[in-house]
Amino acid sequence: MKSEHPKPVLLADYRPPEYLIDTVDLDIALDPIKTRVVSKLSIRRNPQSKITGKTPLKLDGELLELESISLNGKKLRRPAYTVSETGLTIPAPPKEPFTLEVTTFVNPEANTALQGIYLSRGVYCSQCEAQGFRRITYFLDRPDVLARYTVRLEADIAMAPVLLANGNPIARGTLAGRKRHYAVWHDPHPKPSYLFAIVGGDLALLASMFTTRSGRKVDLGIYVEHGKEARAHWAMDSLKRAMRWDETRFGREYDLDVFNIVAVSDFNMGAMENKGLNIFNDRLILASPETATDANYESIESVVAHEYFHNWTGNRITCRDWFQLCLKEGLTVYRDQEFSAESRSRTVQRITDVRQLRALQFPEDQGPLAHPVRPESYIEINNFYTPTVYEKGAEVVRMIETILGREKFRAGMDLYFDRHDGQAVTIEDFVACFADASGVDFTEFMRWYTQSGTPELVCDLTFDRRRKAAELTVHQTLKPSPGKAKKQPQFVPLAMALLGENGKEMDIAVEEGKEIRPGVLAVTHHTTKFRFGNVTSRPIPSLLRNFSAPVNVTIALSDDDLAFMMHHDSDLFNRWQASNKYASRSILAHLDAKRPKTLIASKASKFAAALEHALHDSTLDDAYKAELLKLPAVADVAREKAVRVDHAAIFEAHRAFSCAVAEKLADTLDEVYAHTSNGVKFSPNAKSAGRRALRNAALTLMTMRGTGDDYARLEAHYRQASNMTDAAHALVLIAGVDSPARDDVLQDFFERWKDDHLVIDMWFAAQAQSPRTETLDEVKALCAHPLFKITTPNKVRALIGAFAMANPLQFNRADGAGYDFLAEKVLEIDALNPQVAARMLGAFRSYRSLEPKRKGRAKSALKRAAMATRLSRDCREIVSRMLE
Ligand code: 0A1
Ligand code: ZN
Repeated sequence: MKSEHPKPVLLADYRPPEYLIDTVDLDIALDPIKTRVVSKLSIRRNPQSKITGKTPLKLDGELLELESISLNGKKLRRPAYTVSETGLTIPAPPKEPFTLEVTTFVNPEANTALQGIYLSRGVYCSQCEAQGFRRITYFLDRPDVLARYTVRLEADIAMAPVLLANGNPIARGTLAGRKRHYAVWHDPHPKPSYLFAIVGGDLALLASMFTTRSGRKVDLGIYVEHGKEARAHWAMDSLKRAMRWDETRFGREYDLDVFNIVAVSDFNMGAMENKGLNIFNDRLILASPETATDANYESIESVVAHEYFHNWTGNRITCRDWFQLCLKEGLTVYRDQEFSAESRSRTVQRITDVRQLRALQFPEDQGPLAHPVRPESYIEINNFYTPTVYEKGAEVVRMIETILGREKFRAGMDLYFDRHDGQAVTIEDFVACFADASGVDFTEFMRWYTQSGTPELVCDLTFDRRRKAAELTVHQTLKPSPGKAKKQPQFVPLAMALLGENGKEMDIAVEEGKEIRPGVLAVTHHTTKFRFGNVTSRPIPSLLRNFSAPVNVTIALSDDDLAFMMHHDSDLFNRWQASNKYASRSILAHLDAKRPKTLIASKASKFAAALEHALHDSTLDDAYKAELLKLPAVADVAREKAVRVDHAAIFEAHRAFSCAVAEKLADTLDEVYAHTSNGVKFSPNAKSAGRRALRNAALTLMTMRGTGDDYARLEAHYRQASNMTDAAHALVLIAGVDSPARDDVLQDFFERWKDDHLVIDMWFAAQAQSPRTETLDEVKALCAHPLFKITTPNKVRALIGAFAMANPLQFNRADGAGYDFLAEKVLEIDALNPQVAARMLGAFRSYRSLEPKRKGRAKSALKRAAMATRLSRDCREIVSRMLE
């Protein structure tokens, strides 16, 4: 690790590779501290690259111990090659195709960065995206070099009876002495090095079968720790449903005879789509009613689907370079969101996705880490696996669908798969398919990929009763962000309706302004005007229906208007949006009010009345009602406030409002809580989960009152819980209050689950999220707990991550101690795992919107981190962008 200032990589500097690699033969002899990798590469000049004469071959390589190199069977000696910390160069390779054979060693046990080959609880595994393959062997480690791989793996039978790699298995056997064995795998599909993977370990298998629509029989396997096989059934079920869904919705079939998933405990991210061999963080595979929450079940379903969908969007068609990351990620998130929407409730899925986008992506887009969906420069590519590339990237794809409609969108996707199968392509190639399939011009739309920032749409609606006409003016602003002062207006598909006095959508005529499709307006300029005829009464505007674009919309609406929308809006997303807006606006009003108590009482009682109406509406399902009952979180209100944020004041206002709403709704909440009580056998399906979500949302709100009865109910909820959803929900609530049962319950949970490394993460997180003043001291003490391990990313995320990202009150303590703690821990983690450390720094992303004192303290903590002598490239990049 060095603390130099490396030069950024620029999109504008992209050049095709000078050499291509057609085949890769790897022989990997696994050993905990000295794994030997023999790589045989067939290399030729790239006809598309304009190279002439002697062009050096530069292979990437990091942290490799080189033993020998030979070219066309002849051993090379220096100066026929040179080696540096970043790679191997052959200054004058032959002009004709040649074979290069290189032997290197790596040390899996010492690999705490978890990139390349490492050991996770005794299991050898690998992670190559984005640039981990260069930590296995010397290579052209870039996504536009596609090769066919054959891999021979060798290991101790006792330590690694299971040996897996990409593609199909072709041979296996035992070596003389019977202590070691080998397996050979061949992947017929050319792939970039980032999709390479191997696994070796003593793992249990849950096996199943899938027959594709054209009749290919696929062996499905999920490998997990022994004894955990039963917890892999939900993941297997999700996988099969995802495979079928991709056939019916996008016409995509699986293309190998085997599809394996391996669950490992040490993993930097969620999961990885390696061809035919997905590797998962075990928290995204293992689930049982006793050990996993409904939220865990949901993420397992969506991530298993996400990684599977990458087989077409990412693997068969991959990225030309890492700037195009959203080509595979935005598109695949869009696909997994659609899959979840069709497996569950579409509206609830949309609400969940939008909550997530606003909570994670909007702050990123408005702060120092803002970057376009397709960035133009990076120092460390691992820092760009962001909510902007993933979630905003998915919104951009969704807008294409909104603009074209389902059918033409599908025609564009079909063309994309036809035209680019087997290639490494760009966003331009992707968008051209939609333009070509539909005849629609996407030139202006491309700005969504190149301009960062969340557009603000300030709207104004006037009504002319005499002429039965209304006029909507939309002013669009896009604030400057790092590296881009002036921006052009975005092309925004604005789905809308005008609601009449009876609450129904009016049948309006668009007389001025462009309609993309009925009910979807084209907002194209800094100021765009629309005129509607046939407006028979004062209209209530329902704008940005179903959240048709990743923007913020402001329009003057009274509390009564919002209550009206909560009753009537036929767009259920906007009905929820109205309720959410009403609540956050009331909490914000409390902050500036002269007589906050009176104000809150009146706001809360009107809001509670509107909520009550919805809770009694039999046409709405439980999951949706739960979304209504979940008031905006403190962090959501802080985001709305946007400037001079004081989390302590917001927390108090939030508490006062929630408590007042809970008091007004007392009877209804009692009724909901009783009505949704358990008794039915556990099922992870959407309906049962919705019922639990509603009950738990009611419990949360009731607990806000903090009476003895409320705490007694809470404790009983924990003690009587028959599944982890209820138990974990109660645990988080109890950990957050000074209830007499708190210590007992935490102890009980610990005793029950101390041997389950995934469940114990919930115990760490519950304490780290507590808004009590003691939390920071407790978190510091927990860092020394025997079950906490700083080298395990899940533990770091459960304790330090939950404190920094999910505890706005205590992380943002007025004395700055939360910031100091995080900065100190980040430095400690950075020395072991830079990727995880850099992600933790994301907790500072909105520090500039804090009130001056907190802002100053956060900035000092960042500055101290910046001065550290040994800072990874990952953290150095984040800290300097934050301090720019
Ligand atoms: N492509 C994966 C995400 C991923 C990226 C980098 C990793 O390195 C540790 C791991 C996974 C996905 O989108 O799921
Ligand atoms: Zn992905």
